[in-house]
Amino acid sequence: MLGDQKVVFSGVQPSGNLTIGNYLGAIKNFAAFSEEYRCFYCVVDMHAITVRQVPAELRRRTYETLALYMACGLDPEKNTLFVQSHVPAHAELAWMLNCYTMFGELSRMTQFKDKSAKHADNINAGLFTYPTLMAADILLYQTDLVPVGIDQKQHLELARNIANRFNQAYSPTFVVPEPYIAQSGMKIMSLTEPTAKMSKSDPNPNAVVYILDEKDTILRKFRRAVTDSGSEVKYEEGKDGICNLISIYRCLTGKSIEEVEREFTGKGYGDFKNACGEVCADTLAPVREEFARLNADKAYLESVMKKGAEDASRAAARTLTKVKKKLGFVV
Ligand code: AQP
Repeated sequence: MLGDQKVVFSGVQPSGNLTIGNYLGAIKNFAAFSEEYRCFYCVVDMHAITVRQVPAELRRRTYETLALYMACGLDPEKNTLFVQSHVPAHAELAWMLNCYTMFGELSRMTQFKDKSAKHADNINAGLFTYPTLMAADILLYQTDLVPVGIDQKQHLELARNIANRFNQAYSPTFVVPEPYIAQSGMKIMSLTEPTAKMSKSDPNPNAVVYILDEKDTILRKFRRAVTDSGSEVKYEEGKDGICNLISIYRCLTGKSIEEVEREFTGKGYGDFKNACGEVCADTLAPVREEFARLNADKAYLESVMKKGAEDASRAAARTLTKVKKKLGFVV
């Protein structure tokens, strides 16, 4: 809550080209909050460097992610759109919260375990304390609601624990945030390995549909998607491939599982995969067009970043000063 307005915060890492997982699990849901909430949507570049990035690519993707936010319907007049590293309060609060986060808690984070396994040559301290930075992102803005995919639920629980711990040690300081996890789209799986999450950093491009993929590419990726034995379009436990495609289709059309099953009764996997590809390409076509227009205008993107950083800094400063005073810093 900031003043008398409830707050929404969320972020996306510019750590690769954004996927339909990022879109369906998170970004697609963002715009709906703009009327009712004070919304902060951040490009979390400081999170991205927990894994090695090519600097020029990180810079390019930071602009692109901001352009994609807007292409997905986020109006910079109604939402604060900004880049994390432009607001130093995130790093400052993260340090303070590190001192209120337990080693054991961070050790239990499944994303840390997964990413340590994937990047065994670079298990850095930032990867370990990533969830504390995420807690700082959220708590700085007195956030009420955080729209995320289900993979981030554990990190959000930790943010809540840190907030409660601090509030109890001192006095109410932070709003304790709630996750907003959409029923459909909360976890889109890889098209080639449907037991693994679809991730923008997956080295296999066929596993992932990128928001900016061309129609032909989208159709081809869906046609090649791994499906299970059988041919019936039915949502059944153990049939990970077809369940994932049904989830994607459902999310894109707004239909229920039963409606999808009924629509494809008597039709095979081939027809269903084509339909998934078509609806996905049609949904993303206007996003791609708008992205191309926005991304060509660097000066405009920089003006949005600048205004966003100013607005976010103002809101963040209030919380940061409060925290410093409670800790006993001379302010
Ligand atoms: N497959 C997914 N299904 C549903 N939601 C997803 N999200 C990510 N993948 C899926 C949601 O997208 C938001 C932004 O994610 P992120 O950039 O913070 O990082 P992530 O969760 O680690 O996403 P990736 O794509 O897997 O990135 P890399 O490969 O860099 O680690 C979050 O709300 C997330 O839940």
